[in-house]
Amino acid sequence: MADQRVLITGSAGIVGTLMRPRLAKAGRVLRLLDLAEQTPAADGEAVEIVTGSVTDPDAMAKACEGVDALIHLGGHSRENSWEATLDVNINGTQVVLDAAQKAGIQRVILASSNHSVGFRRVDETPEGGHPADSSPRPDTYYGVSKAAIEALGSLYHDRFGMDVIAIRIGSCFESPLVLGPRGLVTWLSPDDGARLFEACLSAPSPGYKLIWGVSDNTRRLYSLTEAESLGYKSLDNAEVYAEQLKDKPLPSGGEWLGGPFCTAPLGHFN
Ligand code: 15L
Repeated sequence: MADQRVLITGSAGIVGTLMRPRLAKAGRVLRLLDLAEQTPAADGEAVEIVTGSVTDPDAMAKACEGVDALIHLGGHSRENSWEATLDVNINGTQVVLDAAQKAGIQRVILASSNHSVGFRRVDETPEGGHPADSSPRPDTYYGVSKAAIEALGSLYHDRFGMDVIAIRIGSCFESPLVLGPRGLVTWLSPDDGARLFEACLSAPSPGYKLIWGVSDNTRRLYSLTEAESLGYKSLDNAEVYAEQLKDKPLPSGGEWLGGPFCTAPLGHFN
């Protein structure tokens, strides 16, 4: 049987770098696309390095050739100017989805973010956590772009029958220590991140799904029900870092899911 080829855009970013070794497996080739320089393939590592932009239709068409599934992480991962956010995150995602559809890629996984619903209130958290499939309440231009990415995914599913899963990622970092106390709520451990992407890659006919990407943290405010329905099982909990974070200051914006993004100036890189 031919190898499964998975294209990852934005593979040189934080999440992409964490996923590269974790999503490697026998029978799979990872095609890694980024504008930034990437570590060349190690001996025996089944990766194809591609340099290109998600906003370049020709580069994306070529990158999508022979691909079975696509994980779209590319784009600005924080607040930026409206123009840059519009171009790279919103226009870029349309270019990616269009190239995927034309290449016949049936399964696409989109990196959305907690910031698409950053202005939902912490004190209005329902039992079990905020549901994944809730309408946008973005906290930044970045959050608006993530809501648009979700909408584009929904459109490409309904128009073309592609399976599209948009993940509202909490905070995917090596450990929550870099995030401060908010990380005890929002952390998606890298190993859980890989478990989640594997579930998204293998769930039979998911259609369009909006899910949360978070570990089973004691303090989590997001529902895991939707991700678990695809086969995800979190094995990590940020609480093991609580002692190390107990004296760290709480960030601003603690009354909202988006935390400090809710109080940062709009349109300024932070
Ligand atoms: C995000 O969406 C960002 O991409 C990431 O860098 C973190 O800031 C994360 O949200 C967060 O809320 O911690």
